[in-house]
Amino acid sequence: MAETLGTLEDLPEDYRAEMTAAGVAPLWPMMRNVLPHGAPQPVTQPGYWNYDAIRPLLHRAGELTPVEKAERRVLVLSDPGRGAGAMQATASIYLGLQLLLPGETAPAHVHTPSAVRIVVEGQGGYTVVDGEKLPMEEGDLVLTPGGEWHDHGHEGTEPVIWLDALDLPVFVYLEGSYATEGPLQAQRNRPDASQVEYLSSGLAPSRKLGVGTRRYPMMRYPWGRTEAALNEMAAWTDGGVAELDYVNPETGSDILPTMGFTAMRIAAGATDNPPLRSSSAAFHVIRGRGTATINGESLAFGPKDTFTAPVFSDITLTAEDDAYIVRIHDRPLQDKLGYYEERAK
Ligand code: 1HN
Repeated sequence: MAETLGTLEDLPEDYRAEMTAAGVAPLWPMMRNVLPHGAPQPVTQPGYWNYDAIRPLLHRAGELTPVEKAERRVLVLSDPGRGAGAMQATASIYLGLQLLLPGETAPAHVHTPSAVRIVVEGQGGYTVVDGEKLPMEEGDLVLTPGGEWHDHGHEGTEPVIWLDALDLPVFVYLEGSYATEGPLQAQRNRPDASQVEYLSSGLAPSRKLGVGTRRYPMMRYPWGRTEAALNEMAAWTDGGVAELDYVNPETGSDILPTMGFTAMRIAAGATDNPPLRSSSAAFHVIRGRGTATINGESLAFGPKDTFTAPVFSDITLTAEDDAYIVRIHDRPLQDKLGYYEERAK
């Protein structure tokens, strides 16, 4: 194994000029940039977004920009390693905070990237996915998988804010990101599948011969049920950390091809000290306070805050009071590419 590789400057000027003219370049001076030894060298830096600081900026956006002029009224959470305006929070995950005011609608569209909303505050908001009206209550996870029509509306009296998580960076990288616009959808007169077909974990609609299930059978994961399940898990789990993955109720697989979602409960005084993971992650605090230490830097988190960790981060999370957090990650994508990895600390 070569200790140091040759540089561009090692090569004669005329040869370099001829290579450039021919549209080629030597690999060896660039090799370590794309294949560092031992572990990736992420561009992504840990990020932290204090909800109390962003909330007034979102409300101001509501005054300054009507939804008709925004289509989606969002403030994007940019990875500090890439700088303000970066359309990504980690290599593969886009995050934004979206505001919808009472009476507003955000027009219907369909696009190639998938989105998940985590409702941060407000009542009366809803998303319509393929005709199914999904109420948005605090902490709910609402899916709009790629290829499914979706529009948002608001029947309440106070602003509604939610966190959008999309696999947009992956689609942009693939030059595969595009949308189609359409009219607001007719809404089916029936509650969403989480309240009918999949009301109870372990029960699914009876299968008819020759009739397949929908690819995305359940679009809404109500927070109340998630919290109840976490509390019950916690009562029977040592160490103070309970985790539940959000899964497709028909297949048990991750809810989306690229992004995974894990609900966490860290008991007051307990610490989550996971192995180093090859996945990148964003943590959205539903409730509770604590301290996150990511690659040696500590931050205090509170309700509704969001923070991120690049791939292979050394993460510890300590809760002051019982903390409920949703972890958004790209392990499903990495699994499919065959390289998801964990390393002991
Ligand atoms: C999108 O479709 C929504 O539907 C939100 O609410 C944020 C960011 C980039 C691309 C599409 C939405 C988005 C988005």
